[in-house]
Amino acid sequence: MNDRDWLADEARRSLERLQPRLETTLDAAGADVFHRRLEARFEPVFQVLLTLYGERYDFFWHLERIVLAAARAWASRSDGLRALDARRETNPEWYLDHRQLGAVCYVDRFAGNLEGLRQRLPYLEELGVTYLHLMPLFQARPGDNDGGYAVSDYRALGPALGTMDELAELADELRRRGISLVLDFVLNHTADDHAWAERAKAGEEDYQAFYFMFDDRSEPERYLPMLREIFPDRGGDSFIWRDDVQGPRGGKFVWSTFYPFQWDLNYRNPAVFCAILEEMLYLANRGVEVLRLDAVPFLWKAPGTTCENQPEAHLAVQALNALSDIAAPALVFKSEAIVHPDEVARYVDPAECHLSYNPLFMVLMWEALATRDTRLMHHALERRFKTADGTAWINYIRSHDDIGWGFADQDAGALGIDPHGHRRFLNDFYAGEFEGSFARGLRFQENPRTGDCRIAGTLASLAGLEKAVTEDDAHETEFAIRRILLMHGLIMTLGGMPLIYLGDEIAQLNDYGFRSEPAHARDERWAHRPRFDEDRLQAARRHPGSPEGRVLAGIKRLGAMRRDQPALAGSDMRPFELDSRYLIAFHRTGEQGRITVIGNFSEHPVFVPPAPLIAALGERPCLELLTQRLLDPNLGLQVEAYQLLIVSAEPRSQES
Ligand code: OTU
Repeated sequence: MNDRDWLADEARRSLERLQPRLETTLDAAGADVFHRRLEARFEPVFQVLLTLYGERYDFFWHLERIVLAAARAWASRSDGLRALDARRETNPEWYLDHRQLGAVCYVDRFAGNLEGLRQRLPYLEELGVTYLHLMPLFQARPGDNDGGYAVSDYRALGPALGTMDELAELADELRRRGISLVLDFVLNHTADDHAWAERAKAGEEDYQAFYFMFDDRSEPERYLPMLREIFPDRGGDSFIWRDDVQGPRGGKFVWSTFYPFQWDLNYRNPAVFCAILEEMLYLANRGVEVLRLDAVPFLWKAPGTTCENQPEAHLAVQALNALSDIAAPALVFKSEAIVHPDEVARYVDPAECHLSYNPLFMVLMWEALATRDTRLMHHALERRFKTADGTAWINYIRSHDDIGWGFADQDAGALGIDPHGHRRFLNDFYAGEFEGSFARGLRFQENPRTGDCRIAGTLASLAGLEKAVTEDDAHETEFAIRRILLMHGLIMTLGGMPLIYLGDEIAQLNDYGFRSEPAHARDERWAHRPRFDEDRLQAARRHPGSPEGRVLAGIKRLGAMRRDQPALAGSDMRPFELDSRYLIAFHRTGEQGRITVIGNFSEHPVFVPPAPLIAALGERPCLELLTQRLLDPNLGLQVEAYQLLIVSAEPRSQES
């Protein structure tokens, strides 16, 4: 018998040993289902965990704990969620439906607390939201907590927001209204006051082994040369000295990739994997349907590597995925990997994350607006858009984070663009320093050593509305509104799910007040996390001709158009060229017809002559869905400044 067979046998035996405990853990109704799923999924779980932890003498002990954790979670899963599991099993690709529309917010900034959020549900329904991402609302450390991304307790909410029970009730209510609850799962690190960190500080070795802790700098020095500085402004490197962690030298160095109060978890320790699995399944059982895996590239560290995107980071996600398939099958992961596009794509896999941010398209929309040149976007759409069956991009225009110019250097090179110079230009442009720029953004985390820099700012401010309005420039105001709607139109039609940052639909501008809030003052990202402006929403409703009114109406119109067009389901997308650098164009083909999208990224009207138009659309008249105008390809077509045309080739529309 070879090693592998022996291990597989050993795995079977360990499952058999577990039987009596599984029987007492599982309820009568759920036992069969659990055993069936365990039978189907055990093999991948075992293989992956074996690769990660097989060299440990206590591997089988950990394996048993992990399987038991899954069983316990399944046993406490409610009937309602088990029914959801069953529904999802018959329709696993629900997120590819054209009626899906995502929105994201901080509960406190958008609505004060969970009760306030509940009161805003009619508004979310008015927008057509079906996927609601609430950014970290967990108990976080006092003072600066990186916008909640320093979690002190995954099982408790920030007291001002509400309780975990209220969150579970909200999840139910959302589901009744056809909205899926999405939360962050900040699994790369905890806050330095999480119970695990407190026990590590107190000197408990088992908990010091949850993190990366060192008595001196000899080991850190082995890692340091290859590590990227994520937040260079914080000063110092990723290894911070903490007097309050008990150690022989009166303290220890602790690994923290992001802010010093965010301590990286050590996934080389299977006890960490198991503990995180338990927290994850706990959240799934509160009714969370999608977990956004925060900072997923950083999960695995190895000397001599960048400690990003390591194969083992993928394996850890695969193991979590397979275990959630056993214990909470309705749960879906969304990857948050804001790294090189080649690496982003590797997380998008049915065995890892079904959903992923599409940072490349986000960045290239901004790039094309600044340059009035869609070639880099077209190049990327041709080569980098397609993902595995059953997976989808989450297309967005901006998030709560900064914009970093994460296109591939080789793509830029292929078009004769110097990537470094281009990034410098884009930073200057969006910081509003480039001559003629329409943008009002802020530089974020400028790194004098590498010259890197990222950009903060709300969608409306970056798209030109802030400048236009302060300068009382009607012409520029018009362009800014069109840019905002152009980008929303693209995320609604591209393929995958669109995600709106709440507040952008009423064109909220930068909030410079963060400078006077001590916990926010040094983090420019707060400029684009403004409190939701209720007055502005009312103004948008009362004055449909105002910028906020037009943006709100325009986004609602785009959402309604999307809901109406089954051809926009799925993510089959084919870009084509129209012989103008200003234009981006693609076809969407679904089982039910075809939609063609043409967008102008410049303030110059472009005339598309008949020949290329007929090549793209055919000869028969077709319907432009936003204006409801018939379009005759034989006459050619004028695409106005920043206009987006969404053209249906479906015969039914042509008759109307
Ligand atoms: C994420 O972002 C969150 O979205 C941020 O809000 C947090 O500050 C951070 O993690 C720490 O929890 O570097 O500038 O490749 O780029 O995880 C934002 C992923 C970030 C990282 C990303 C990170």
